[in-house]
Amino acid sequence: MQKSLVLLKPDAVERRLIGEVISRFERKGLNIVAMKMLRVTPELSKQHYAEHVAKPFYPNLEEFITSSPIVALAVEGLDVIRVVREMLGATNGLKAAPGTIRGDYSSSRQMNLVHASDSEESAARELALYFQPSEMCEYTPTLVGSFRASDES
Ligand code: FUP
Repeated sequence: MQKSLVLLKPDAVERRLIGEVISRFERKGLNIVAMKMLRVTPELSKQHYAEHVAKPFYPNLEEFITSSPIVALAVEGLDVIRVVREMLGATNGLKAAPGTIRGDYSSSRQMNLVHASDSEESAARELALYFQPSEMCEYTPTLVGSFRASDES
């Protein structure tokens, strides 16, 4: 089982798309094992987007990500890092395929509604930025047998 950090960014909150986006992960059968609403501070933004801090677009990105509350989720499942990235679609909403979250709801490169970890290393780093280990609510859904066969571990 893998975990991925998912953020519903300020545009998702402002546009009342929290439920719409979360319900896609639920319907897919993924486990939500932690969730909170918070305001990203400039400090947290710089940690989260460490690889982008020196890039020309970073000041605008920080202004955006700190502009309204966000919702952070830890999502668990088989191969969940790849699965969630594919559910999000390409970074730029104008290029994301129809049927993906960004493809269906975003027409922007910056305001692309959702973030998700892109590797096991970034998932471990990002989950630790938003959640304490004690905030992870591990559980086995009683309906797990309706989502996959017992040999698909
Ligand atoms: P992603 O992994 O799909 O979230 O995308 P990136 O890591 O490439 O970019 C991180 C965030 O920076 C994206 F959500 C969009 C934003 N961004 C800009 O605002 N302008 C750019 O030119 C490139 C990325």
